[in-house]
Amino acid sequence: MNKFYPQFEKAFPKMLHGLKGKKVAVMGHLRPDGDCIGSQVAFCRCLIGLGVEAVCVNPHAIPRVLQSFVGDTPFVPLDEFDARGYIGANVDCADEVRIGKDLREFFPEIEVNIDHHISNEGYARNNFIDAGSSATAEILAGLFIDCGLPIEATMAQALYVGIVTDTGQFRFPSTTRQVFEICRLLTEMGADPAAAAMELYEKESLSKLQLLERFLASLRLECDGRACIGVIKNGVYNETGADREDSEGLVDYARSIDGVEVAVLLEERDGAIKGSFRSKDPVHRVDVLAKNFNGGGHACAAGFNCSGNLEEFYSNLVEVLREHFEEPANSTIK
Ligand SMILES: [Mn+2]
Repeated sequence: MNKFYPQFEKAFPKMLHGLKGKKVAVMGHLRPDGDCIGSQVAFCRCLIGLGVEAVCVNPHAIPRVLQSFVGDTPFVPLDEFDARGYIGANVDCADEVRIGKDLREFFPEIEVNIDHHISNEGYARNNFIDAGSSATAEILAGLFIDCGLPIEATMAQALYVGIVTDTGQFRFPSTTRQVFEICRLLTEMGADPAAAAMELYEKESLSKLQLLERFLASLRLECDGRACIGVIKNGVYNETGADREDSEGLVDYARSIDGVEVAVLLEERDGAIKGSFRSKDPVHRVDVLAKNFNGGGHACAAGFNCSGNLEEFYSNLVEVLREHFEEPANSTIK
């Protein structure tokens, strides 16, 4: 059988071998999503299966809808984590800053970096980066299969969750034949798509839908309808009772409008602004747009955090978008 990741055929098993006898902290990124948690669960369980002492540790809590996929995988809360003797491995983390300040101090040097972000520059001693993959979970699943490593049901389900969430339920341009091939194999190994969908998409809270209502009411079309921007102002979380993690996915509604090519969600957070960019087509490189505000990510999904006033920022953003659409290379042919 052809290998999914022939470029890592030698390096991946060599890296795993090098971890034997070590203690490994498997870390994700700030505000963990399905791919982050799924990849942490799978990589950590893989290491434990190889006799490596591994735990997962995150700066932020596991989102409610993802908790059931963790099973008995060891997740240590940051304030209970004693980093002494551990080496650090990152999954789904585009740069060292995205693991958060505390973990970054514990691990100034990262041993392993497995990721699919186009902006990942390979900051670790061992890097497994493939920007053509839909999810870090796709890379991990492919590498495990390539190397003949066992994938038990909890791992298979966690990897499936990483892929289904990062592909937008198999809708994004990153959804390739390989994605389906890997998911087919994962279902053979115990992944259950219906059970995953039930946990991920059929357990919304009323307050999350009320947050969505407020977000939809804020939507505005800009740049002749090619961009759509929605905002969540300070206080809306309190008023609706929604959690910060409930803003995940809201920006997709802005992007779904006919004619909209780039969508933005702006959240006002105690004097700072958190932004999420989405595009329908990788011709609009939103990771490049996000760089204007010290952010990054993927061609079709990127984010940033910056300080400033929302009103001023909004007009800045519209200006950046307008310049982007004016570049001929970024105008889709109608
Ligand atoms: Mn990812």
